[in-house]
Amino acid sequence: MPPVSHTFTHAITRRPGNSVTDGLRDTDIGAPDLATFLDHHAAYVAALRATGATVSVLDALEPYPDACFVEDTALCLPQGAIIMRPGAPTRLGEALEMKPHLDALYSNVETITSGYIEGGDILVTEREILVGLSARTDATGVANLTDITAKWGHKVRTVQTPPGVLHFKTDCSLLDAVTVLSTELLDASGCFDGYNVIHTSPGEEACANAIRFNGSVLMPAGFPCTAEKLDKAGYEITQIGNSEAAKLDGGLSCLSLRFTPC
Ligand code: CIR
Repeated sequence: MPPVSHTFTHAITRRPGNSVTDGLRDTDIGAPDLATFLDHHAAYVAALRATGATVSVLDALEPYPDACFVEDTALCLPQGAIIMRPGAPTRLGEALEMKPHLDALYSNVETITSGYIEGGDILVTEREILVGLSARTDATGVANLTDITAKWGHKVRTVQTPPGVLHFKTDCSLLDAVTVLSTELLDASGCFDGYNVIHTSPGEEACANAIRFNGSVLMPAGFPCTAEKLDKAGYEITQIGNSEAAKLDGGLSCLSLRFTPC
Protein backbone atom coordinates (compact mmCIF):
# COMPACT_ATOMS: atom_id res chain seq x y z
CA MET A 1 0.00 0.00 0.00
CA PRO A 2 1.38 3.49 -0.82
CA PRO A 3 2.29 5.68 2.19
CA VAL A 4 -0.93 7.43 3.27
CA SER A 5 0.88 10.39 4.80
CA HIS A 6 2.10 11.77 1.48
CA THR A 7 0.36 9.89 -1.33
CA PHE A 8 -2.92 11.49 -2.37
CA THR A 9 -5.40 11.33 -5.23
CA HIS A 10 -7.08 14.67 -4.46
CA ALA A 11 -6.51 18.19 -3.20
CA ILE A 12 -8.84 21.10 -2.50
CA THR A 13 -7.66 24.71 -2.77
CA ARG A 14 -9.49 28.03 -2.64
CA ARG A 15 -8.64 31.03 -4.78
CA PRO A 16 -7.65 34.14 -2.76
CA GLY A 17 -10.25 36.90 -3.01
CA ASN A 18 -10.06 40.69 -2.94
CA SER A 19 -10.43 40.60 0.85
CA VAL A 20 -7.14 38.67 1.19
CA THR A 21 -5.50 42.06 1.73
CA ASP A 22 -7.25 42.09 5.14
CA GLY A 23 -5.90 38.67 6.13
CA LEU A 24 -4.51 38.07 9.61
CA ARG A 25 -0.80 38.65 10.15
CA ASP A 26 1.52 38.80 13.11
CA THR A 27 3.65 41.63 11.75
CA ASP A 28 2.40 43.98 9.08
CA ILE A 29 4.94 44.15 6.27
CA GLY A 30 2.35 45.33 3.75
CA ALA A 31 -0.74 43.83 2.19
CA PRO A 32 -0.37 40.99 -0.31
CA ASP A 33 -0.68 41.94 -3.97
CA LEU A 34 -3.70 40.03 -5.29
CA ALA A 35 -2.47 39.64 -8.87
CA THR A 36 0.85 38.17 -7.72
CA PHE A 37 -0.92 35.99 -5.17
CA LEU A 38 -3.21 34.62 -7.91
CA ASP A 39 -0.18 33.85 -10.12
CA HIS A 40 1.48 31.99 -7.28
CA HIS A 41 -1.77 30.18 -6.52
CA ALA A 42 -2.12 29.07 -10.14
CA ALA A 43 1.46 27.75 -10.13
CA TYR A 44 0.72 25.89 -6.91
CA VAL A 45 -2.40 24.24 -8.34
CA ALA A 46 -0.47 23.32 -11.50
CA ALA A 47 2.29 21.70 -9.42
CA LEU A 48 -0.23 19.60 -7.50
CA ARG A 49 -1.95 18.59 -10.74
CA ALA A 50 1.39 17.68 -12.32
CA THR A 51 1.62 14.76 -9.89
CA GLY A 52 -1.58 13.31 -11.38
CA ALA A 53 -3.95 14.42 -8.60
CA THR A 54 -7.45 15.80 -9.06
CA VAL A 55 -7.29 19.35 -7.70
CA SER A 56 -10.37 21.50 -7.05
CA VAL A 57 -10.13 25.27 -6.95
CA LEU A 58 -13.03 26.66 -4.92
CA ASP A 59 -14.31 30.18 -5.47
CA ALA A 60 -12.97 32.95 -3.27
CA LEU A 61 -14.95 33.54 -0.06
CA GLU A 62 -14.90 37.31 0.37
CA PRO A 63 -16.35 37.40 3.91
CA TYR A 64 -13.33 35.41 5.07
CA PRO A 65 -10.03 37.15 4.16
CA ASP A 66 -7.97 34.08 5.15
CA ALA A 67 -10.16 31.53 3.38
CA CYS A 68 -7.48 30.56 0.83
CA PHE A 69 -5.60 28.90 3.73
CA VAL A 70 -7.93 25.90 3.52
CA GLU A 71 -5.62 23.57 5.43
CA ASP A 72 -6.82 25.09 8.70
CA THR A 73 -10.45 24.10 8.08
CA ALA A 74 -10.23 20.29 8.07
CA LEU A 75 -8.11 17.22 8.65
CA CYS A 76 -8.44 14.58 5.95
CA LEU A 77 -7.46 11.02 6.85
CA PRO A 78 -7.80 7.76 4.94
CA GLN A 79 -10.85 6.79 7.07
CA GLY A 80 -12.71 10.11 7.01
CA ALA A 81 -12.48 13.87 7.29
CA ILE A 82 -12.82 16.07 10.38
CA ILE A 83 -14.00 19.67 10.24
CA MET A 84 -11.76 21.81 12.47
CA ARG A 85 -12.73 24.59 14.89
CA PRO A 86 -10.30 27.45 14.15
CA GLY A 87 -9.06 29.41 17.14
CA ALA A 88 -9.00 32.67 15.20
CA PRO A 89 -12.51 34.14 15.69
CA THR A 90 -12.54 35.61 12.16
CA ARG A 91 -11.88 32.13 10.74
CA LEU A 92 -14.41 30.04 12.67
CA GLY A 93 -17.04 30.18 9.91
CA GLU A 94 -14.57 29.05 7.22
CA ALA A 95 -14.52 25.50 8.55
CA LEU A 96 -18.26 24.98 8.05
CA GLU A 97 -17.95 26.37 4.52
CA MET A 98 -15.63 23.45 3.74
CA LYS A 99 -18.02 20.76 5.03
CA PRO A 100 -20.22 20.36 1.91
CA HIS A 101 -17.14 19.92 -0.28
CA LEU A 102 -15.86 17.11 1.91
CA ASP A 103 -19.34 15.59 2.32
CA ALA A 104 -19.39 15.26 -1.47
CA LEU A 105 -16.20 13.19 -1.46
CA TYR A 106 -16.16 11.35 1.86
CA SER A 107 -18.77 9.03 3.36
CA ASN A 108 -17.54 9.89 6.84
CA VAL A 109 -17.19 13.55 7.89
CA GLU A 110 -17.00 14.38 11.60
CA THR A 111 -16.78 17.79 13.29
CA ILE A 112 -14.75 19.18 16.19
CA THR A 113 -17.36 20.56 18.59
CA SER A 114 -15.32 21.64 21.61
CA GLY A 115 -12.17 23.68 22.10
CA TYR A 116 -10.16 24.97 19.18
CA ILE A 117 -7.91 23.35 16.63
CA GLU A 118 -6.52 24.42 13.24
CA GLY A 119 -5.13 22.10 10.59
CA GLY A 120 -1.84 23.99 10.47
CA ASP A 121 -1.03 22.57 13.89
CA ILE A 122 -1.42 18.97 12.72
CA LEU A 123 1.32 16.85 11.14
CA VAL A 124 0.20 13.40 10.02
CA THR A 125 3.03 10.90 9.69
CA GLU A 126 2.92 7.24 8.83
CA ARG A 127 2.95 6.26 12.50
CA GLU A 128 1.07 9.00 14.40
CA ILE A 129 -0.68 12.35 14.35
CA LEU A 130 1.34 15.13 16.00
CA VAL A 131 -0.65 18.15 17.18
CA GLY A 132 1.01 21.33 18.41
CA LEU A 133 -0.65 23.36 21.14
CA SER A 134 -0.56 26.98 19.99
CA ALA A 135 -2.43 30.27 20.20
CA ARG A 136 -4.94 28.64 17.79
CA THR A 137 -5.12 25.07 19.12
CA ASP A 138 -5.97 24.15 22.70
CA ALA A 139 -6.01 20.96 24.78
CA THR A 140 -9.80 20.61 24.57
CA GLY A 141 -9.68 20.68 20.78
CA VAL A 142 -6.86 18.12 20.77
CA ALA A 143 -8.85 15.86 23.13
CA ASN A 144 -11.84 16.05 20.77
CA LEU A 145 -9.61 15.17 17.82
CA THR A 146 -8.03 12.32 19.79
CA ASP A 147 -11.46 10.78 20.49
CA ILE A 148 -12.56 10.97 16.86
CA THR A 149 -9.34 9.62 15.37
CA ALA A 150 -9.00 6.84 17.98
CA LYS A 151 -12.12 5.26 16.45
CA TRP A 152 -10.18 5.07 13.19
CA GLY A 153 -7.11 3.53 14.81
CA HIS A 154 -4.92 6.66 14.98
CA LYS A 155 -2.67 7.72 17.83
CA VAL A 156 -2.43 11.44 18.61
CA ARG A 157 0.68 12.86 20.29
CA THR A 158 0.42 16.36 21.72
CA VAL A 159 3.48 18.55 21.20
CA GLN A 160 4.15 22.27 21.59
CA THR A 161 4.25 24.81 18.80
CA PRO A 162 7.15 27.14 19.72
CA PRO A 163 6.07 30.45 21.29
CA GLY A 164 5.65 33.16 18.66
CA VAL A 165 5.26 30.60 15.86
CA LEU A 166 1.78 30.57 14.29
CA HIS A 167 1.34 26.85 13.71
CA PHE A 168 3.29 23.65 14.38
CA LYS A 169 3.73 23.16 10.63
CA THR A 170 4.98 26.72 10.19
CA ASP A 171 8.23 25.14 11.39
CA CYS A 172 8.15 21.64 9.90
CA SER A 173 6.98 19.38 7.06
CA LEU A 174 6.88 15.70 6.28
CA LEU A 175 9.34 14.68 3.54
CA ASP A 176 8.69 10.93 3.53
CA ALA A 177 7.48 8.19 5.84
CA VAL A 178 10.40 8.60 8.25
CA THR A 179 11.85 12.04 7.49
CA VAL A 180 10.83 15.58 8.41
CA LEU A 181 12.14 18.99 7.41
CA SER A 182 12.28 21.16 10.53
CA THR A 183 13.73 24.35 11.89
CA GLU A 184 16.47 23.74 14.44
CA LEU A 185 14.30 25.58 16.96
CA LEU A 186 11.41 23.13 16.70
CA ASP A 187 13.63 20.05 16.46
CA ALA A 188 15.41 21.12 19.68
CA SER A 189 12.15 20.47 21.54
CA GLY A 190 12.71 16.73 20.95
CA CYS A 191 9.35 16.26 19.25
CA PHE A 192 10.94 14.40 16.32
CA ASP A 193 12.92 11.83 18.31
CA GLY A 194 12.78 8.61 16.28
CA TYR A 195 12.45 10.43 12.93
CA ASN A 196 15.16 11.42 10.48
CA VAL A 197 15.33 15.21 10.56
CA ILE A 198 16.71 17.56 7.92
CA HIS A 199 17.16 21.12 9.21
CA THR A 200 16.37 24.23 7.25
CA SER A 201 19.62 26.06 6.49
CA PRO A 202 20.52 28.97 8.78
CA GLY A 203 18.55 32.06 7.81
CA GLU A 204 16.10 29.97 5.74
CA GLU A 205 13.74 28.95 8.56
CA ALA A 206 10.83 30.41 6.60
CA CYS A 207 10.94 27.48 4.16
CA ALA A 208 10.21 24.83 6.79
CA ASN A 209 6.62 24.78 5.64
CA ALA A 210 6.84 22.64 2.49
CA ILE A 211 4.72 19.72 1.33
CA ARG A 212 5.50 16.27 0.13
CA PHE A 213 2.74 15.60 -2.40
CA ASN A 214 3.08 12.30 -4.23
CA GLY A 215 6.50 12.32 -5.95
CA SER A 216 7.33 15.98 -5.36
CA VAL A 217 8.34 18.23 -2.51
CA LEU A 218 6.80 21.66 -3.09
CA MET A 219 8.79 24.35 -1.35
CA PRO A 220 8.72 28.14 -1.45
CA ALA A 221 11.10 29.79 -3.92
CA GLY A 222 14.02 31.80 -2.54
CA PHE A 223 15.66 29.37 -0.15
CA PRO A 224 18.58 28.02 -2.22
CA CYS A 225 20.63 26.37 0.52
CA THR A 226 17.76 24.27 1.85
CA ALA A 227 16.63 23.47 -1.70
CA GLU A 228 20.13 22.20 -2.51
CA LYS A 229 20.18 20.14 0.67
CA LEU A 230 16.88 18.47 -0.23
CA ASP A 231 17.99 17.94 -3.82
CA LYS A 232 21.20 16.25 -2.62
CA ALA A 233 19.12 14.08 -0.29
CA GLY A 234 17.31 12.80 -3.40
CA TYR A 235 13.99 14.66 -3.23
CA GLU A 236 12.37 16.02 -6.39
CA ILE A 237 11.85 19.69 -5.59
CA THR A 238 9.31 22.09 -7.12
CA GLN A 239 9.85 25.70 -6.05
CA ILE A 240 6.83 27.99 -6.01
CA GLY A 241 6.55 31.71 -5.28
CA ASN A 242 5.03 32.29 -1.85
CA SER A 243 5.87 35.93 -1.11
CA GLU A 244 2.25 37.09 -0.87
CA ALA A 245 0.97 34.25 1.34
CA ALA A 246 4.04 34.76 3.53
CA LYS A 247 2.91 38.35 4.26
CA LEU A 248 -0.04 36.68 6.03
CA ASP A 249 2.12 34.04 7.76
CA GLY A 250 0.96 31.42 5.25
CA GLY A 251 3.13 28.68 3.77
CA LEU A 252 2.57 26.09 1.07
CA SER A 253 0.82 23.51 3.23
CA CYS A 254 -1.79 26.08 4.27
CA LEU A 255 -3.06 26.43 0.71
CA SER A 256 -4.52 22.93 0.29
CA LEU A 257 -6.26 19.97 1.82
CA ARG A 258 -4.58 16.83 0.51
CA PHE A 259 -6.35 13.48 0.67
CA THR A 260 -7.64 10.27 -0.84
CA PRO A 261 -11.42 10.12 -0.40
CA CYS A 262 -13.14 7.09 1.08
C1 CIR B 1 -3.88 33.13 9.72
O1 CIR B 1 -3.27 33.85 10.50
O2 CIR B 1 -4.74 32.33 10.10
C2 CIR B 1 -3.57 33.22 8.25
N1 CIR B 1 -3.20 34.56 7.94
C3 CIR B 1 -2.46 32.26 7.87
C4 CIR B 1 -2.84 30.83 8.03
C5 CIR B 1 -1.73 29.91 7.69
N2 CIR B 1 -2.16 28.57 7.75
C6 CIR B 1 -1.38 27.55 8.06
O3 CIR B 1 -0.25 27.74 8.47
N3 CIR B 1 -1.92 26.33 8.00
